[in-house]
Amino acid sequence: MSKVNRFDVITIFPDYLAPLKLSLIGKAAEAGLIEIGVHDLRAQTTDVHGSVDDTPYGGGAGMVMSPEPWGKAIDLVAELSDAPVHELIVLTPAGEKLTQKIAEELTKSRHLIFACGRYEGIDARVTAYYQSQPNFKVREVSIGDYVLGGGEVATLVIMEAIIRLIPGVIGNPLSLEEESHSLEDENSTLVEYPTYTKPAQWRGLNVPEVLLSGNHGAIAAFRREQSQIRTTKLTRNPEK
Ligand code: JFE
Repeated sequence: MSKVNRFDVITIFPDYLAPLKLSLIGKAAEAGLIEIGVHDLRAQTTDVHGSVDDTPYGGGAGMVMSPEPWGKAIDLVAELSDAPVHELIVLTPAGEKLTQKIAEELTKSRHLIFACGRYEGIDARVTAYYQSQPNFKVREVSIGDYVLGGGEVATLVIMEAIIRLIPGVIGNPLSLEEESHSLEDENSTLVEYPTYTKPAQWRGLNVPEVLLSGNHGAIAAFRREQSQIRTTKLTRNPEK
């Protein structure tokens, strides 16, 4: 029951989102499974220089993105979807950390709007304002504990994680089925087992013989054991 059908991205670097035309995401858009818009924030500026930033109140280093162009851009792209609720994703290193569970939740939303900040981020009133609007949901999302230069790469990561979950986007629903069970809850589950393909011998390394045996019980047991070994190495909690 995946509902997502429209994604809009707002950025001062639309070209940074060019990879959306490629591969899995590009094909999903071409096939009409989803619609994607990328919008230049500067189109919503009023001064001759197209200013999108200003100095921070209270002082400090760097610049902060002004609220006015953001408000105009978000209101404008909201009108591109007739969804009753628009989900505004604001990328920030201070947000909730992206997980498979969050990606799955985001597939339930018909319209996702990604706000890609730059500099030291966006004036805090933008999230406050949309949080107060009944036709918006706001989520501040991080893709991990490191600081990027802006939200564009984080948006690519999140969109890829969502779009591959949409039925029809990968031709193989079974591979997603297995995955969703193994990733349901990050800390109590096993990581993926190692995978192999032909040839059976490569540079002196053999594919484990059990995988050639046709013994499905033994193969399942082998894979579970390999997953447990990998999980322990990552110091995640192996499944009890
Ligand atoms: C922006 C920046 C200094 C932000 C307090 C907009 N996971 C993740 N890492 N980095 C981001 C996301 C991210 C997202 C959006 C961003 C970084 N920056 C840079 C610099 C302090 C910041 O926030 C601007």
